[in-house]
Amino acid sequence: MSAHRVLVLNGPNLNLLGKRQPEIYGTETLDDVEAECRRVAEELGLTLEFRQSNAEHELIGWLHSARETVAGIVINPAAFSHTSVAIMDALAACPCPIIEVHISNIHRREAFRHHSYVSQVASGVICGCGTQGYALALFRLAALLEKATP
Ligand code: CA2
Repeated sequence: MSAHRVLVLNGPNLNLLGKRQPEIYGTETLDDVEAECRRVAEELGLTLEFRQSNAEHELIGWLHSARETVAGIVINPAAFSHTSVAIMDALAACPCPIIEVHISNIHRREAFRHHSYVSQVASGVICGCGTQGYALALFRLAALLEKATP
């Protein structure tokens, strides 16, 4: 396991970012988000793995691999936040810090978005900060990892 390796994981439909509903999610695409994450990660001395899937089993498979390989996880589980005990359990099996990100403020939206299973196992949650939330999450992870390294 590398002390500086971080996984940024994105759930279903986030591949459509910037292409629909800009009033909620903004105009940046997921490629733009990845580029910004890579820029920030380099500044922070982190090595980045950036992934997106629409399939729950694929996200879970990546989390299982991450258990042994990464020092921290940033996850936007998208709609699975509100439905998936399986993703919560996979995250609970990861020994590293986890920061949950939502681009929109889920608490200002429909009631079904107010609860996230993932928040139960996250070290921190960032929501409503737009796509900037990903960079904020990387800053937080870097601080947590620095504290943990003697
Ligand atoms: O605000 C967030 O980041 C969410 O995780 C986004 C999810 C939503 O289900 C969560 O409640 C909050 C939706 C991701 C889908 O993103 C789209 C982007 C553009 C067009 C259509 C969907």
